[in-house]
Amino acid sequence: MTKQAHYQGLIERYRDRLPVSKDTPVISLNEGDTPLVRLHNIPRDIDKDVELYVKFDGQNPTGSFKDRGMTMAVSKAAEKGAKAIVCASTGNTSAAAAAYAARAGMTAFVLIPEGKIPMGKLAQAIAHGAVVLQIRGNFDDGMRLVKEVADEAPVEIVNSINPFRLQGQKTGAFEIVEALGTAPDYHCIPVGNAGNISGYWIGYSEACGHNTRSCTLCNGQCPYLDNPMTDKRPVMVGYQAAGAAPFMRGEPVSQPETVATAIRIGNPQSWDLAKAAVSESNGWFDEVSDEELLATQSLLATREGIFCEPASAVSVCGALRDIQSGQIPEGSVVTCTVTGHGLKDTATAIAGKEVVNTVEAELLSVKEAILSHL
Ligand code: AN7
Repeated sequence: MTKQAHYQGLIERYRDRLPVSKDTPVISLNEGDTPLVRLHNIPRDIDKDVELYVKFDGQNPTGSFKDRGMTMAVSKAAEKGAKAIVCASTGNTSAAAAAYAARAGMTAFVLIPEGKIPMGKLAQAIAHGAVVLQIRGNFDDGMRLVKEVADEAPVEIVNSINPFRLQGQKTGAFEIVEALGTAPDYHCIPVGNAGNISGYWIGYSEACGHNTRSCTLCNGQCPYLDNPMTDKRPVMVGYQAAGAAPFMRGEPVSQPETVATAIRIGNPQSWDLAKAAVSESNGWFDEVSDEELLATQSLLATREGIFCEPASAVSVCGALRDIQSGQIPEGSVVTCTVTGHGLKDTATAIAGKEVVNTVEAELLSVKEAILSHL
C-alpha cells in the first residue's frame, strides 16, 4: 500500500498564500483543516430554510482557533531567532502560545487575568510549561503591559497585534471557501479582541483576489488578483457579549463583564480592521446577553452534538436571532465560526444543570432510572 499524503498543518497547506519562505522553520501541530458541520436540527426546529454551517475551530490541536495564528507567529519568531514569546490572554491564546513554544523550544510568558480563566485553559498553559503571570487586572491591563514589557525585555509578542497571527487566522476563510466551492452569503463570528474577524476578512478578500485596505501585509495590493478561489465575499457579522460590547458602545468599555470569559475584553486591539471588515462587507455588529449565549451553547450541545465554550456560542446565537428576524433572509448560506471547545470550561457548561443521577448498583434501580427518562 502506498503512503497517503499526510496533512501537515496550515503553513504547508497554504504556503503560497502565507508570508513564509523555505528558510522559515515551520512550528506546527498540524492545525487547521477543521470540520465545517452543517446544522440540520436547529434550522428545522425554528422552521427556517437556511444552509447553516458551523466551522468548528474548537477541533484544533489546543482546542481553539488560536492555533491558526500561533503556528505563524511562533514560526516567524523562530525565524528571527527569538528565544521567548509573550502574550496577554483570556485563556486560549495562552494555551496555544504555551503549546507552540514547547514545540519550538522557546519560553512562553502568559499574562492572564486573576481568577477569570477557566481551569481547562489554565491547565494547558501549566502543562506545556509556560511561565504563568496571573495579574491583578483584566485582559486589557495585560495587553497594555505586554506592549510595554516587549520594549524592555527580549520577548516576541504573539497577540494578534502581531500581523503574522492574522495571516494564520485568514486560513479559516480559505477552508470554508474550499469546502463550499464559494464564499458563504453571511459569515458570523464572535468578537473579543477583534483579531479573528479581521483575519477572516483578509482571508475572504484574498480568496476572491479583491484589493482591500484590510489586508495589512499587502497594503491593498492583493497578490492573488490573478488567482482567485471564488468571486465573492460574505457579509461579515460580528457578535459580542452584551457586558463586553465596545463595538456596540462605539468606544472601549472599561469594566467588561461576561460569563463568556474568552471575550471579556473592553479595548479590542484590531478596532480599525474589524470596523473595516464590517463596513466594507455591508455587515453589522450586535450583542447577545449571557443568558442567550448560554442557551445557545446548550442548544448546540443537545440538538447538534457540538460542544463549544460559551464565547463560541455567540456567533450561532446572534445568527439564529438574525435568521429568525429575517435580517439574514431565508435561502442564505450562513457560516458561523465556533472558536473554542466546550471542554475548555466544563464548570460553566454544567453550572445549574441537574448533572448526575445516583442509583443503587442493582438492575432494578438502573432499569427504573432508564424508564423514568423515556
Ligand atoms: C473562544 O485567548 O483574546 O476577537 O486571549 O478565546 O480574535 O479576540 C480569546 C478570544 C472568541 C475572540 N472565541 O476572538 C485570548 C483571546 C474564543 C476566544 C474569541 C476568543 P478575537
